[in-house]
Amino acid sequence: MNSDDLAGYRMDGRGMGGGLPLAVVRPVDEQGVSALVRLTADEGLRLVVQGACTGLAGAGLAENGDLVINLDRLSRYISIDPENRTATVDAGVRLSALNAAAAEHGLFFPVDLGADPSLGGMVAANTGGARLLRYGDVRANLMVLDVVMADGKGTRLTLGAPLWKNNTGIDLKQLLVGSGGSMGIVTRVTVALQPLPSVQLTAMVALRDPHKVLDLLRVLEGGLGTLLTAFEGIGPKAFEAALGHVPGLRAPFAPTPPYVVLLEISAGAAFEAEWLEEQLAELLAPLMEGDDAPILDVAIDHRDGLWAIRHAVPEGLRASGTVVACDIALTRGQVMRFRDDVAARIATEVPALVPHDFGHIGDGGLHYNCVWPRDSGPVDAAAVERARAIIFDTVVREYGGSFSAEHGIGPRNISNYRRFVSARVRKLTGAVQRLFAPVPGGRIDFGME
Ligand SMILES: Cc1cc2nc3c(=O)[nH]c(=O)nc-3n(C[C@@H](O)C(O)[C@H](O)COP(=O)(O)OP(=O)(O)OC[C@H]3O[C@@H](n4cnc5c(N)ncnc54)[C@H](O)[C@@H]3O)c2cc1C
Repeated sequence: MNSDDLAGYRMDGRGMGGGLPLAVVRPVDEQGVSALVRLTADEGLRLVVQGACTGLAGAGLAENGDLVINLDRLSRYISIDPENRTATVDAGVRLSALNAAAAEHGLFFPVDLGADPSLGGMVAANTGGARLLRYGDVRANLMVLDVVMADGKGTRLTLGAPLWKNNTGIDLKQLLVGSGGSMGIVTRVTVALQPLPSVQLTAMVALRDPHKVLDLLRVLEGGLGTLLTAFEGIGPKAFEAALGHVPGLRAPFAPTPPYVVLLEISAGAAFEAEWLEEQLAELLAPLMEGDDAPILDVAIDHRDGLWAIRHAVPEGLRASGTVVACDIALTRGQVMRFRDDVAARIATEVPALVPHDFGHIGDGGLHYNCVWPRDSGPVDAAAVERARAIIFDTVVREYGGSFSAEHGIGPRNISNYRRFVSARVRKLTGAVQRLFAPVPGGRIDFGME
């Protein structure tokens, strides 16, 4: 590869970053991975792992002189066990390829997102997604990991078993979930699959007051139980950005309501879409009565039109200006209070930035993104840093929330890790990291001492 080819490996889900790797190696099997770990240890090089490069924390991007191991060619093995409802795949297999194979058996891997990552990368980042409320994250759906340890010898380990019950002591594979390629290289994964829903109903609810969102969630969870598979929130600015900038979308409401919820109900073959719609109408009816009813309007969809609006939000924000993205989490009951609190502080201290938040409100995940509008002149880096500090300090220190809800840890947010994770916890985490990876690998030092 020449330097132009190598530059192609400097791109992740947030765009260009990192430095120029010394070389990129694309092994096709576990032996190749193991040999590479030995070689880099002998040569004193640092190894940085890449899957599909859709990560957002920057942990898959090398610094100058690192050796990149890209696992796109470690993707030949896909085996579905329909009786056990599990799939075993090479780490480089993409989510779409796994789901295509699983669909032949009426199954799917339910960690669902607007990108097409590799399964190894999903483990390393502990990917969440729009249906976490119903199915959980990667951690919750993981059964077995095959790993090459970053120990200089390339030791191969199998952690876990393809068993739904397996209570045999400390679950070591979970230590690698969210480790961002810094404890070893995942080469093969076994995950739990779920039956593909036969019927699906999507509704968009226009709320008079964002603070009524939990009343709505409570009614839906109480009435539908696990049939409720997604509960996404979109603030008015984000909603308008999607509809205003992304072609082909139809506005379900006019004027833009104070808050919008996208909900999804799905069920198996014993249910019919009409019945689900009737149940939803019955549940929502009391919230639509009276002059000050919490619900202003509802749009129903049996296809993907309403989801398209939700998926268009990030593109709409990018088209509106420079995006300051903050992937945070709170307890569900605190989300709306936090929104008000931080919006007021941003308006006072950094008025040029406009909050455009949206998120997985059913699980407390909030993309508290702000936009520096295109017509506001050049971006003021100090103002952006001030806004980030307001958002992260408030969520962690005042609300006890998380500075990384689902994107994991990497160079882009390691300063927050240092700020918000106690020295005692960092020390312990670093010690665990070194047990697996005595030869430092990857971009994250969890110990930070
Ligand atoms: C449009 C878009 C939407 C997204 N939506 C969501 C979302 O809703 N929820 C969410 O959680 N994330 C979301 N993401 C982020 C996301 O796609 C991931 O974090 C993803 O899981 C990373 O997988 P990857 O294969 O692309 O890994 P990469 O980006 O290649 O790497 C990510 C990390 O994993 C490590 N890694 C990769 N492969 C391995 C391996 N085999 N062994 C050990 N370490 C490895 C890397 O070193 C790096 O630290 C989104 C991204 C985009 C671009």
